[in-house]
Amino acid sequence: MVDPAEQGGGEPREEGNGPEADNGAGPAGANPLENSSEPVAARLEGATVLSGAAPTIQWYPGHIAKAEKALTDHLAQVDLVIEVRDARIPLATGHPRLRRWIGTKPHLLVLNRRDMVSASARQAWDGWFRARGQTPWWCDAKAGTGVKQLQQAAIRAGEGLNARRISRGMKARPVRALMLGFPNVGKSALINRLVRQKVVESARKAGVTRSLRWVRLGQDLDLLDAPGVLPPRLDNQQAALRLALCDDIGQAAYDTEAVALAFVRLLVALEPLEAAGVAPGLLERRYGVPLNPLVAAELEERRQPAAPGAAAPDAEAWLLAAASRHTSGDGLRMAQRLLDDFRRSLLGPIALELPDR
Ligand SMILES: Nc1nc2c(ncn2[C@@H]2O[C@H](COP(=O)(O)OP(=O)(O)OP(=O)(O)O)[C@@H](O)[C@H]2O)c(=O)[nH]1
Ligand SMILES: [Mg+2]
Repeated sequence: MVDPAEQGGGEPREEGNGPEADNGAGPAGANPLENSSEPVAARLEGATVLSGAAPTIQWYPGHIAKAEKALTDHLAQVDLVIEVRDARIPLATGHPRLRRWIGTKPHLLVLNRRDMVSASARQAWDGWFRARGQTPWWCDAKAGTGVKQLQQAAIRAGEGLNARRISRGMKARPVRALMLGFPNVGKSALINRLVRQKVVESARKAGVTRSLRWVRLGQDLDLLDAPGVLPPRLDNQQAALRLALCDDIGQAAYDTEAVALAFVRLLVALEPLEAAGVAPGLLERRYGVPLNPLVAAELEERRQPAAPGAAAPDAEAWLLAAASRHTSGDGLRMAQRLLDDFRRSLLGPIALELPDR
């Protein structure tokens, strides 16, 4: 792993890449989580459990298993690993095998989709990662924000390599960087932005890139686009739910209605956390259908844990009512619409994970 000082972590941050660079950032030094009186993890834990009846979310299709094998075969040729995570779920998109793959190679951490979370969420996560010795590179691969800084950081991280080659009488060569991360986090979009043209396929679903592909960026950098990788087993179902919400796992792996219901509950649990970016009464305002609390007897019957400190919402009743208003009573279509609206940022920037203070 690269020492943060080597990445420029100890120097003033480059313009446009810091979490505070955006308009609308809170006052410097303000705690973005100050509206919350409970630990974030505890608040979200109860709220995000899929109901007892929902099937477990698992996804490890053949192409990912193959990709992982190809990836490990290519690792020896790579000088640098650029790990890409989704800024909405920086923990759920952390791969348990990453350390093993990286070994002693330099490593840059990209938090992509920076436009999809609030400035306060970026500030909270930025502090969290820096406190752990990692400098996050905040990017929006769609608009290109932060991409230039990432390119410079990658070239800097490879300078040592060329210095060693030259001292041994060899010629300098481009730094070889591997884009590594979960499906749909924006690896290919980042490559297209870096080279300023559409050289690799990038689309709004998991599993678009199917094979490894080298792309040259000027004289200095060779980028290896790779298919998204996932752990073979999703042991943490809270994280699996967030992956499903962010379209990082294939739709066949989960029950769309169950995931949409869990999303409704998660929004209610996130709403009091200012940094999460969930506007008060968001669902009622957008869909014209009020979200009422579950009465205690129903809670018991549905074996659904309540969000601590908040009345559990009657997500089922809301989905039914929203379906009758918007999708001719079709609950599945309404569930799909809600998830699509979130994925297209139509509900505003929403951070599904926040660090504990
Ligand atoms: N709003 C926003 N959209 C992004 C960003 N980065 C990528 N996208 C979009 O997200 C979708 C997925 O991007 P890809 O580049 O295909 O993701 P990937 O990581 O290569 O996915 P796989 O090849 O499936 O592993 C595309 O529609 C991109 O335009 C971003 O920073 N912000
Ligand atoms: Mg891709």
